[in-house]
Amino acid sequence: MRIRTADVIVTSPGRNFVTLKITTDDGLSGLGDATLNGRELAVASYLSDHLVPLLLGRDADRIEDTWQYLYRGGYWRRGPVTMAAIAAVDTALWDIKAKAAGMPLYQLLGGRSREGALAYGHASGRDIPELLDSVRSHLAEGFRAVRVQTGVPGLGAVYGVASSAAGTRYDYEPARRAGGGATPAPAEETWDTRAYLRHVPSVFEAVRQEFGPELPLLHDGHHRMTPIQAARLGKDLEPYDLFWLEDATPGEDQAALRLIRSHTTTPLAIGEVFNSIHDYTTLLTERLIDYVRSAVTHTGGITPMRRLLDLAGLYGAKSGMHGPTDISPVGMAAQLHLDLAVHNFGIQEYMRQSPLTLEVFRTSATFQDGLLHPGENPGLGVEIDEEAAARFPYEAAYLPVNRLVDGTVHDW
Ligand code: KDG
Ligand code: MG
Repeated sequence: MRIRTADVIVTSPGRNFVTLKITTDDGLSGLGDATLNGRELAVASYLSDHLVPLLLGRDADRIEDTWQYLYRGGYWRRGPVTMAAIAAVDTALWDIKAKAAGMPLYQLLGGRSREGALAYGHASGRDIPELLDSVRSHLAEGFRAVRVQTGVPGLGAVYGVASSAAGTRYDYEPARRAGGGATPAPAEETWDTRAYLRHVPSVFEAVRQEFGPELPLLHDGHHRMTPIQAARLGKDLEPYDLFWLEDATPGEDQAALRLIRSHTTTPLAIGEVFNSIHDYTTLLTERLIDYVRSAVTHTGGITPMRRLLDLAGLYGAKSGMHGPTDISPVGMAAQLHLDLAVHNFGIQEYMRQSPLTLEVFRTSATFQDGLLHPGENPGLGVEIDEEAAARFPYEAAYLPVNRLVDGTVHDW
């Protein structure tokens, strides 16, 4: 079975997505997600200019060999652009292999270990009452775990917090679009970590008071703290029994996790901006984290993500794959098949895609009673409507930039 065509599809049904569609001479086709929020066209070019010419005529059955050929053969290893491009090839080839076998992909990954993947949703509010409403509406939708984010008194818009009322679709996370073909400058937001650290424990106190001790609660620090600040927050949140504290500090400073870990028993999650198993070796072998946040889309595909989760399992760490709306329904489907199959599943992040996005990507995935399931269609269970995709041309869009009160550019 040879690869006949490989098409890079860039579409923007409400937000930008990059998808690779590989078709074989047997007429089977597979999809892979290559979306890198705010840097989409760099990956599209990497695919069309550098990988597609190498794929044409190759044996579509040879997934591992193709992965190694693209990763090692390119000389320049790792990095989000490279790994998103390779991820799309890997995922599309798994989709084809599972379609050829007539099975949902999770069967090829060893079959299911569970009935569905426990999902967490994003509750947020500009203040505590709005947050409590948002948690309530998530529970009403069936969520059995929620991430909790709020505005901070004295600060304006805060990344991770919806600026519209609870119950409506979250509007914070898609990168901001300029419209009219113009290139937008990123929005700039002001951040004050001391004000945040004073406020967050009172937020969790209010949520536990209202919803009791059982509900799994998560929180995303969005890389904004120094190690010592993160250690303090972890300690302050211990009474509220978090499922995890995510991205407390910038991920590239791995030694920071040693300091945080030595001060707090709050479970730690990190890795949504990582793109290689090598980013995790210190964190896992020294048991500095509890959850692995990488996405299939940004880590080189299903093949290396499986390897990473197996490594994590040796050190007692579990999966918590990245699942905001910049992971397309194709990338999400790949994760759901892994979620079902791997032994050390922890939780799956889940944000609903917009109706426009779901017009372009037709997915068999379901969300019911707090659990996600990829469906039973052969392959990934997602198809792309290329005519619909063509109606939504790319629009430049960027994530916001954070500045501290003194004007310095900060992490977010
Ligand atoms: O592209 C950036 C977003 O995916 C990211 O900010 C979302 O932090 C995020 C999360 O945990 O989903
Ligand atoms: Mg995050």
